[in-house]
Amino acid sequence: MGSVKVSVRGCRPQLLFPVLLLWALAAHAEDVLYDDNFEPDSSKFKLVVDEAKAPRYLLYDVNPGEGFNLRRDVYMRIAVLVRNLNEDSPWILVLPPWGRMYHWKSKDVGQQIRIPWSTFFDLESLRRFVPVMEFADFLKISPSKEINEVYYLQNYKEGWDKWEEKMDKRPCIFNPYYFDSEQDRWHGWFFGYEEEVWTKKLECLSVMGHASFLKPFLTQNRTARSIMLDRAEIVLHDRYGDSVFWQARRSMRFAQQLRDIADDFRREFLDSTDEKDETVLDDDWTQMKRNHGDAKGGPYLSVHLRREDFVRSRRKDIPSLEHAAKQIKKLMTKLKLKRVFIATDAPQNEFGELKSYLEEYQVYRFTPTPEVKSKYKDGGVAIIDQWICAHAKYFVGSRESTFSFRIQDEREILGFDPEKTFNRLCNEEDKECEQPAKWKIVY
Ligand code: GFB
Repeated sequence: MGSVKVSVRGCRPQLLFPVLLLWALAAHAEDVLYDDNFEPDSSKFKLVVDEAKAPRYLLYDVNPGEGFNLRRDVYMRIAVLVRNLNEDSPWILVLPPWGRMYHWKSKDVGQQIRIPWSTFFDLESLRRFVPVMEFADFLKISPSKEINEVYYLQNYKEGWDKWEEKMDKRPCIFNPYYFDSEQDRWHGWFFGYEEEVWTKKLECLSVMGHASFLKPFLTQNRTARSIMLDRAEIVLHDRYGDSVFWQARRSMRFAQQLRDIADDFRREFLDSTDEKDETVLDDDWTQMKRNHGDAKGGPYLSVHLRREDFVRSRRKDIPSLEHAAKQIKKLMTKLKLKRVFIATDAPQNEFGELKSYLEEYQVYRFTPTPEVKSKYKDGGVAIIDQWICAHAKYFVGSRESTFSFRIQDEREILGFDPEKTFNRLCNEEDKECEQPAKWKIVY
């Protein structure tokens, strides 16, 4: 069938289904699939329709040891792959629920698993880059709770001498799934849905390559409607730092409810509002373009002080609290500031010690109310911290923390001068104190 150009407005009835289907994929997959009363605003959409194809679903998961912000990075790699897949036929990215995270230890918030993406992110913004749906909604349209095929990505057992793109089905080096021989099914973690969700086909795939290198493998396989890539962090970004990378990053806007809480804190304690700081967001990120220096930021220094596991595992990079305070004081004097906001995973006693070295300044930390904590959990509080850091006049982070990196990208999107963003605290022994690479935004 040849390519047919149609516009939604006034299209022929026999084309209405494919048009609605593609529109659903492009913007509101779940709404169209589930909401009987849903009516698209047809004036906005102009589409090229080749043929009506039912969508396929790509799922993924990440090594359980990885934290929240590395997972955000893996999302971008997979989102770019799914965007590429959509050039040929419709695919929907199924968002892996958040949970079972090593760093999310709070006991007073109930279980931190099966958390939907909408708790943390604005799905409408994500959908301006790629069609996505929540895993719980995927289960609604897959009543058998089967994922047709699962590929567990792994490195090459023998290692490598020369980097080249390749992939091979190989015996599993490690296999966290278990086989139920009575039912002839594989079960696994499946985002906390261990009992319900299953697959008949599980294979291990040794891969060295970029995310979109998997495209031919996925498109040539025409039998599976749903395919999951586990350990998706094995594949690399297609092109780190290019404009498509940044589109994916810009689409990852935090959920409005979390931004509101952070903005209230800024207003109440830090004399910071978007209007005064020149950080007003456009509703639609695709329309937003800022130059470096457009954003002024609130009258405070923000610091991401990574502690916990980093104090043990990155001893050479993490300063003592006293040395961190020394660096903060120096910056406060240079920038002529009185307020400092500290985002940290440090226990309260460490925060108290840091504060004791900074008596001449107003030192703030965001402490959630019990309601906010139980609703948004450790992940939500981390986002609030990041959003407050992103709006300061000047930011200084911790070496090689993806938590700090995501704050840096946020500040690039808002239009800060890179000199006020790409900074880090140093350990007292580190005399050179090399500053982070400046990964500047590309439109
Ligand atoms: O985000 P993340 O991947 O960053 O993991 P790194 C750190 C987690 O610790 C965050 C908490 O997601 C939060 O739950 N956390 C850290 C914080 N800093 C703060 C903070 O300032 N405020 C709040 N509220 N929470 C990587 C891990 O950590 O370190 C990897 O992703 C691995 O799994 C590696 O462990 C060594 O990049 O800092």
